[in-house]
Amino acid sequence: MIDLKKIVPSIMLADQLNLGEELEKLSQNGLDWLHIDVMDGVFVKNLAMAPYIVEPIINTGKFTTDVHLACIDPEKYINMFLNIKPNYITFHVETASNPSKLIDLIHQNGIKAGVAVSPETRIETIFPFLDKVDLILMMTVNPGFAGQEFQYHVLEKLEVLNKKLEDFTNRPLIEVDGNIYHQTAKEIAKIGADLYVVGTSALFYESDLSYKEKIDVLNKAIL
Ligand code: S6P
Ligand code: MG
Repeated sequence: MIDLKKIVPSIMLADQLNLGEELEKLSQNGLDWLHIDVMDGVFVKNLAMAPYIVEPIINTGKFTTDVHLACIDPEKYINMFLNIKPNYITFHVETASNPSKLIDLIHQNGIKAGVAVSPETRIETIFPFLDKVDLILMMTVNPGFAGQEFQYHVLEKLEVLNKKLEDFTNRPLIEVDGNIYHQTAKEIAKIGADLYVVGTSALFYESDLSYKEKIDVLNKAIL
């Protein structure tokens, strides 16, 4: 039985000019996981976070780091990120011809492996790998951009996944990503998820509220 339930900031949306201070603030507010989006401009029409930017973030040693590869040719990107030793590397099932082989490659390097599922992808696609994967990333928006609308139909897939994992003794973590804020987080928490990626919808938006106030609202929602 896992009872983790964590708010996980998507670091590409923090103030990049003051990244060190941002990391410090997140850590001081009790956040100890980070979601790191890597985008190749091909699988998604955006670019984000090369290894040379991610490495010093990992090296702070303050966070469990979860790299989300929104990239075609996942093997190439996995190999680029293995060396800097994030805690988790997650690739999209839609991009993988042999997901099992990629999971093995990540594991052989002492890193935990995740599989991401885009909103339109059937959840059954990942069933063959559930017993060997450490994390399942359920996208609740199309990968690529912050600030999109939550795709409510993903909640049905989340229910199916939770049901499927009921009898697992060592089940993978479930992470949700995209337009997560107190309301969507609350609905998800009722069904079941462990990690709640937050970006512009809940944390990195302009406001007079402090990070502490924003995080308190989120933590209450996922209780
Ligand atoms: C989307 C990416 C996410 C975003 C997150 C932003 O392609 O995988 O990790 O950073 O969705 O959050 P929000 O609240 O702006 O949707
Ligand atoms: Mg992401």
